[in-house]
Amino acid sequence: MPEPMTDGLWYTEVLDGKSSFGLRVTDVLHHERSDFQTIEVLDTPMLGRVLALDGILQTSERDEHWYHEMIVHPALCAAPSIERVLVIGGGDGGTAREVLRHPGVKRCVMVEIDRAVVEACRAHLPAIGGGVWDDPRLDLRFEDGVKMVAETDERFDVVVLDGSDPIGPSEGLFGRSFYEGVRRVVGDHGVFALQSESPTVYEDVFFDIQAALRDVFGASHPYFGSVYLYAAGMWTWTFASATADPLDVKAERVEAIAEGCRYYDGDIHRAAFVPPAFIRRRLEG
Ligand code: SPD
Repeated sequence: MPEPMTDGLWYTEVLDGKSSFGLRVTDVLHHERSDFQTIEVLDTPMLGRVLALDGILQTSERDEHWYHEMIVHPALCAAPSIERVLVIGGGDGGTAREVLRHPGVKRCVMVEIDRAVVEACRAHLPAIGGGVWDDPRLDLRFEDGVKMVAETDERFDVVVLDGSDPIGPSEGLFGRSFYEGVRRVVGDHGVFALQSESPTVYEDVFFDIQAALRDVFGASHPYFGSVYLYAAGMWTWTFASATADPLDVKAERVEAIAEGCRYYDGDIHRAAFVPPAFIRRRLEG
């Protein structure tokens, strides 16, 4: 067991004003103030290169699969149809990459508000997007996802919201009016998948998301896992749909993506939807 080392440069994310998470940093590869936020790419011995936006850690080379596979595959393996997918946010490209691993996806529209995030990730975190930027099925647009969802006439089988925490440019992506727009574009049979925060560090945010989704869709199905970078022990995503069943797993879709997955498989899919008792009780109550 090596001695704990506290000298050198450390990056500290303050989680909630009561706790923080730190990573030793060996290089600052990118630091920029874009029109929307501060964008940083750092090299770390623990997790490889990491992206931070406005001081909040977003993704890392080493554990991004845990998050990106889980935000995408439960929805894409259980939705009734997956031909047309909309990704909102996800400027590092990891979410669109996982979406486009499904052969049944004919078109993936990705709406990212901040072009500078995509440029920084393409330059410094190219493995996360991989070949996604050149995939002819990707339609990448730089615009406000809240406005796009409110105004579009397009319809989608699945909408995936890969936003940051509910501060700064992501704030409008949390809440009833945005969810009503998503409900309109996915219709009765489509599926909405989103990251829904830590149920311990951001407990109120997690339960507010569930309440708003239940109002708008009539049901919400949170699912659970962990992401090292988010440092709170437990992370959540949520599957919302007016009619689709998250446990109606299509085996052929799981099979089609299985080999490239490091975290997700059919067993993880089913297990992830089992809520810890303290969450089940509060959701039922
Ligand atoms: N607390 C940070 C949550 C970040 C969720 N989105 C990450 C984007 C990865 N594509």
